[in-house]
Amino acid sequence: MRVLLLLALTACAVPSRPLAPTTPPNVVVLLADDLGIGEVGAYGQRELLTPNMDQLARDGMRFTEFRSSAAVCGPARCSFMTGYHNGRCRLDDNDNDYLRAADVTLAERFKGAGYATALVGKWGLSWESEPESWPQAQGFDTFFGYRDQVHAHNFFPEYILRGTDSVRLRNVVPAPRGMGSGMATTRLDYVPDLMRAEAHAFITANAARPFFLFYATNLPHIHNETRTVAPDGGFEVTDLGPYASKDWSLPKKSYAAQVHRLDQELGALRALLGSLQIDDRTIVIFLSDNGATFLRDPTPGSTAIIGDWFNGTAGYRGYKGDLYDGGVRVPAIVHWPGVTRGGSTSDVRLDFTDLHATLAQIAGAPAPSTIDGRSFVPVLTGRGSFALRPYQVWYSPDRRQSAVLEGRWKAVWMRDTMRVFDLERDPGERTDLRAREPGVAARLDSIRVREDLRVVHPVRRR
Ligand SMILES: [Ca+2]
Repeated sequence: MRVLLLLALTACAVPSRPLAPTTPPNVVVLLADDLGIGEVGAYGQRELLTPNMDQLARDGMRFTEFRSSAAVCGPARCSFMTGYHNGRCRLDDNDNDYLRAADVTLAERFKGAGYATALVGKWGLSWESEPESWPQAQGFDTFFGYRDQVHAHNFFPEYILRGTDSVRLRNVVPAPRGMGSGMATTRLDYVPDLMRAEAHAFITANAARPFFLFYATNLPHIHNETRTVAPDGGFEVTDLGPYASKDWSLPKKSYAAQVHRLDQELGALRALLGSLQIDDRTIVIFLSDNGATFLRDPTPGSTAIIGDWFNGTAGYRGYKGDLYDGGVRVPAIVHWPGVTRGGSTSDVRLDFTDLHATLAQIAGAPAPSTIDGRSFVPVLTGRGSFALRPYQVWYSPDRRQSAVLEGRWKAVWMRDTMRVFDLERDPGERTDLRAREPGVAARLDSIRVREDLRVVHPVRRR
């Protein structure tokens, strides 16, 4: 009730703006892969240059309490696509299940509302043996990129997917590893270049009708399979951009250049929307799927963690893979022309499960209330009231972790150890108050047990 009241008061203070036009807006979601919240200028970064992300924040609304629904790629995307938290999603860790025909994705809601739909980039919600889980069977008219996320590690693979077809590229990977991974010795086709062309072609072809583009780039993810042997440490770029002359190791410069390239993708998208004169009716959303990486600097002798190179976690505890805030807090910026107030910020607590309900409502195809997420359209418009979910939950069975966030309290289970933190006083999750707050611990534990519905959705293993 207190939250409702506060938001109602906030809404009153916002000057009235025109309602969204009757034609539903286009929606472009640019999802970064493993970009830390601290690596964005609009969130405090100073060394890495992210002018296009920062401009999007100046034009739109920046969220300071937005979390992924998982600390790794697959389950975060599962919540985005289906609106369920990881206690109810098909995947609650990478590759441990796949989407079924019966699952209703966000793309299917857009398609049902008459939108053209495209996925460009990384999917990560299917098994190669189960075509019902492939993007075309899950609501996307157009697909270009990687179905499998190990394939997506490789920026110079020998093949890429268009629709259900495999397209041969000119790259040569002499000793390919599983799922199209391995280190290319001939590098001619850089997938971010191909993705940009596909994304721009889709937008151009559909400029006259509503469209939904899920641009799930693999930037700036590391190429896990080559990181210890490649000179660039697995951060595969075609040029080092503004960092070429920096006094940094090649892997560090390469990572910075990957972030730069990611930022350029956002800039190129917005420039295209402007040149087509559809920027005023296109919502642009920029997000990352999880926190900065936990991997170590590949430079011999170094013990540095890559996620710390540029303060990627912004001081929050943990990294990608951890259900501490360093693993799940992400940058999130929404520009809805004529609706979101330029340069505004919101500290409303949201996560990836809420994106599904929000975008479905904007498309005119509201999601059922049985999903976990809630539409935060009232937060974006400043109109109407928005009721926060009473709590948020996370499950990562493969990593033996869970977390519950309720009000000021967050409980994190790491293997068999439960810790309780007061985020108001201790946003860095340093001081465990479990022994001092047994009532809070018991309540959060009961939420964890109650919300874990994997018994209903049995987890399959590869
Ligand atoms: Ca990721």
